[in-house]
Amino acid sequence: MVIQSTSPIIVVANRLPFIVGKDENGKPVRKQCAGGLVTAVAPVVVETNGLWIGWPGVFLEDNLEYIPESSPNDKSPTAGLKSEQVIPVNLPRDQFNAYYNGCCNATFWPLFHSMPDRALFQADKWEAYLSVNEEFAKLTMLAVRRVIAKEPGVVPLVWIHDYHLMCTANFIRSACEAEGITIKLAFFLHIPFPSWDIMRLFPWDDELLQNILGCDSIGFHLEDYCLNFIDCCHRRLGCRIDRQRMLIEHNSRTVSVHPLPISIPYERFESLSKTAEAVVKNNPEEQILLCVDRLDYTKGLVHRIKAFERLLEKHPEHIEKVVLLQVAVPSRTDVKEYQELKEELDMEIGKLNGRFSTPNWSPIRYIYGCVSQEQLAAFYRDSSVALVTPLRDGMNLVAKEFVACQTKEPGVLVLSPFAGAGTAMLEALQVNPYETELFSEVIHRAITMPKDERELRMKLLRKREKERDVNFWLESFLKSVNCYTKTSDSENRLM
Ligand code: ADQ
Repeated sequence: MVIQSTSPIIVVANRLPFIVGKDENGKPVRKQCAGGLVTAVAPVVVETNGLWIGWPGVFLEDNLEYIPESSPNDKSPTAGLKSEQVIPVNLPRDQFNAYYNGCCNATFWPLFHSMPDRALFQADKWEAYLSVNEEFAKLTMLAVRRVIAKEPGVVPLVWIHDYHLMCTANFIRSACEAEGITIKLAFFLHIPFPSWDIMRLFPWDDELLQNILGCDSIGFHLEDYCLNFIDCCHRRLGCRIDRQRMLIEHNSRTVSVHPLPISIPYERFESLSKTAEAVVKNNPEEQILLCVDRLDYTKGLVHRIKAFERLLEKHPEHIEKVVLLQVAVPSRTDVKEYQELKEELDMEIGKLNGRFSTPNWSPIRYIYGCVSQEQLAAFYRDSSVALVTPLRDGMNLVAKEFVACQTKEPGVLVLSPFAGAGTAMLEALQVNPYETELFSEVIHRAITMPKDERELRMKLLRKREKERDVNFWLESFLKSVNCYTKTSDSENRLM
């Protein structure tokens, strides 16, 4: 199903929907990096003849000037995206590092996840952030002009994504005003928006807020994040606000704010789970407790290992009966903090395995690397319990993917209330990951839950996620900016 938009969409995101790499002959090729955003949005960009602006995964010094076309057997969501619909932001390595590692990941990531002690505030990195955001804005203007030249009179919808690009809107707005161009400007944040108490720690908070307000429409996953943002604009900038209608007045304009909880391509995961070959082939008596995360300190991996250790201490009946399968995807591996986290996790897992292993069983199986979506679907399907227990998370798609893949024996979702997903997925077993003792009891309850209770909980979880999938998210966004038109599928259904 392809959702239609009345305006051509120009997506501005830190990354392109694929990475440009080289094949064995040194020729540039597209390498896929499927995520929710790409799956949902790339087809609409293709349909509306829109464009995608982002970092191609290589540096200016790499001299990979052109974007390759997709290969003929490409079945990814970006297959129809022609190279002329892609504008790479080519940056020198040093500048990219100062912006990406220095500011995005060292400042905004921890701060917005309410972990200010981990956040670094460095004027030179903030400057780099602003200049890279300006570069993205310049290339966005190139895209806007290209779209208008093709279809005079059209009003392009520029959709900026995430905490990497919070300061592009005003550059784009000024350029459009100078050239007499009309566009719609929207922004979506994929991580939480913190409370005023946290936001005010950022030394350049007023500049940041004013830049986000350069958009006409601003989306967050949850109502709580929307209210935090509105509150910050009121208290820091003195903006007039309407909390109920989620409107902010700024520079004689009205900016609207929308809760838009992101989701997953539910049907894709469900059908993968029906066909994917089993990956874990072992004792059918053994129950798998599955954990799938990017290796990040916000995801609470070490807290979870501690709770599992407590479970084995208190409930030795689970020894040789359950296995915790940790699938951790490497992330930001060039950052010292992430290297230290990996060392800590390796150590904790080693300690626990050393303590509890028997000649034929180890309590934790640990995969450090990327696995394919097919494999992931098989893991989700064949696990009894999923432990999704971040310390803080904007939404968390793993919880939703697990639910979509429960097509055999119904399993149990254990979910942290500090993940955005926890707000709606109320039939999951909720647990505070900081409360080790209680956490271990909740795992015990999940392992021993009777089938009828599992079935009922999973049925309700699946129903909601099926209805509110990623297409629902995209439709809600397009409605919020008045660009929604019926899909070709729904037109067919009406006939
Ligand atoms: P992330 O922090 O990356 O996203 P999440 O929402 O859980 O977190 O998405 C992770 C994705 O990576 C999932 O689709 C999962 O399938 C995949 N993945 C995880 N481990 C993998 C592995 N080992 N191999 C292959 N794939 C793996 C940010 C925010 C979230 C928000 C999303 C979307 O931090 O809160 O939900 O954006 O807005």
